Amino acid sequence: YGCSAVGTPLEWPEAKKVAQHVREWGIEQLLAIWRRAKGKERDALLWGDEIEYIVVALNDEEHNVKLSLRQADILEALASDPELLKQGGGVPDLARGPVKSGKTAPTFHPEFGRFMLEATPGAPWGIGFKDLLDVEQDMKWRRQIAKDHMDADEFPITMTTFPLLGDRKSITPWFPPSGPRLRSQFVPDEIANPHIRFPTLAANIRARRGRKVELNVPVFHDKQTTWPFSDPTVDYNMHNWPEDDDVRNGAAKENHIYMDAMAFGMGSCCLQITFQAKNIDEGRKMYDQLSPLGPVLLALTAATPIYKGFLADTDVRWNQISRAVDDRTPEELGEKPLKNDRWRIPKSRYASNSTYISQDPRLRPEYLDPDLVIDEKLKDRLVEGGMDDLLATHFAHLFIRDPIVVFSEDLKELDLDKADHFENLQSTNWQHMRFKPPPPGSEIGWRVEVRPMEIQITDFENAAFSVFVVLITRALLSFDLNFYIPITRTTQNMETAHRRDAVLNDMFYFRKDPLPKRPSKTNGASNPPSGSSTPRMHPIIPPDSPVGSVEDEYELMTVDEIINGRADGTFPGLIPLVESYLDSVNVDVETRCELAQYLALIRGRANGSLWTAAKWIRYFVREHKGYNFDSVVSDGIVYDLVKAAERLTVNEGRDGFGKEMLGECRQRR
Ligand code: GSH
Repeated sequence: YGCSAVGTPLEWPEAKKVAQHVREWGIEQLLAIWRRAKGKERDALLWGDEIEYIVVALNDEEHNVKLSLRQADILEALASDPELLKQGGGVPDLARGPVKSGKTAPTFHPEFGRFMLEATPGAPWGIGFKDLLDVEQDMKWRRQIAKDHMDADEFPITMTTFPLLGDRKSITPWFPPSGPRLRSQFVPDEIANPHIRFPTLAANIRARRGRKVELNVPVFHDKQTTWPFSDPTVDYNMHNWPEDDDVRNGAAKENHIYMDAMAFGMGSCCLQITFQAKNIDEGRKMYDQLSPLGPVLLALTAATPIYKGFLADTDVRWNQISRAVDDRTPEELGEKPLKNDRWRIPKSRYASNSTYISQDPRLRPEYLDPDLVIDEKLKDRLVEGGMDDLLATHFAHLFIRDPIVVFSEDLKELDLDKADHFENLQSTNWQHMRFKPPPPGSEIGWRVEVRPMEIQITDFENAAFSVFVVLITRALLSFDLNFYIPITRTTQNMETAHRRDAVLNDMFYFRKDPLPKRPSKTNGASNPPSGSSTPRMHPIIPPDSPVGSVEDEYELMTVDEIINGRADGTFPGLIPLVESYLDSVNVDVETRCELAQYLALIRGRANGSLWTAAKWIRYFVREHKGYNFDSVVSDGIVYDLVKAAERLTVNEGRDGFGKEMLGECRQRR
């Protein structure tokens, strides 16, 4: 979205004035899409993964590492490589239809940070098992191509965050902090992709809030940490911008690492998977059923234990991105009584989902968020235009936000063959699941994007998590699994996933019985095929039995129980469900073996025999001879850590390095 749009973006007060206009046109565009595409059928079950990289520049002589701000040059080099273009790769050409999966060179995309790259396969992956095995090679190919278009000292690294982001000196080329857009005391405006969308996003989010964004991450309290901890990098004496008062007004909290700009969140990297469903109903089902898995996936992929050169007491990026784009005003936050704003809003634009949308008879009203804020007028318009209540509610919830980046040129006439106004709101609602309507004028179907996972250091791990999410999706469609829990529990689970080693020590709300009931009149669900080895099947509840209390349907479980099941048979576990799905379809032995390696990684992460990257990085820092047990992660440690990440990426544990995280017997492919 947006990167092709050119024009004059409105500064905040002007953009605010046209917000309702943009929303109304966005809703009309959505209705036009809905009318055209609601009956779209038999789309192929395609999927795609997205890998985000940070680009670092390593100086082996000086033993230091910096963020490289050469995104534009690298993308330019990729876009103009004739070899790559011949193979269909380079930068995306939307006119090009799907080409045969895995054979087309990957495409590269800009992201928020001027030090970031995103890469996707050149064509979507298909339904076949063969494609599941091609993903990892394709990811390696992407990394190689990215590297080939960088300087010799530059590397594409898949760490969620650059551990020294914000220490003022670790960027190259160097720019002084505190520019007009971000007004950060730690990072320069040049940290953001210069495409007008990004600095405008950052500036207007800040302006709408009325102060800078505020990220306070609890610092890890180590043996020698000065306590109470006050972030020593905060400058209380700056007077460049009115926003410099933020820290004098208490923005930086005691015992926390303080950050003050969008780049500290949107400069993080993740692993995303997008599915194309065969029709809208299947898309709506996937959206709902994958939603409760989000926090579990976040905890399993935890990889973010360092911010701004300090060890954090949390393991994941999520809340930091959430705060980095939190444009809510004091009234919306509930800090002041409502006067100018329309409502209090409980979550940031980047947050876990608050809606379910499937027309599934198993979706009980009690699962929905009782406090959901929606724009009633826009909902009425959607319903009047023919959309059902549930989906209209979903979009009327996303549309409580203001558009942040508005181009004056786009307000002249409403084009119902475009989706620009709709996408303006849709694409700045960064939730952990995204339901994506077909873009006008394309063959693309209804899609669902899975967004919670943290990027992993190696392509092996990224492939493993991608394949796992694909397989669990196949299992849930094939067996008609039911993961519904009240959506507010998913919100709580998302918080839980932040805790250090949540994957081992914490409990998550999860549905006790994911297996469908016997087919009934209202529910066309089918049980797993007979002869499949679904372990520990529950007694089948008669279809007309009275429904029990929602509270009895779910309980707290460990990630190990959720993923691997319970020994006493009271919960099957997601991996056993995937295994029984694989049993039920014809997979050749070789494929099954390859998939087993991926599932072994997930199994190990869940049962604690394999470490998350967060744990591994923490351990690396605390074992480093340069670490003084004072929470400070110095330049020298970060240099060695980035070198270690590069070594892991190349060897994937085959040299024994990182086997705590990757496992012992990773086979060579
Ligand atoms: N890197 C993010 C994460 O770790 O969750 C996800 C990527 C993302 O949401 N990027 C923002 C965006 O809007 C950057 S401002 N990207 C383009 C889009 O989603 O349309």
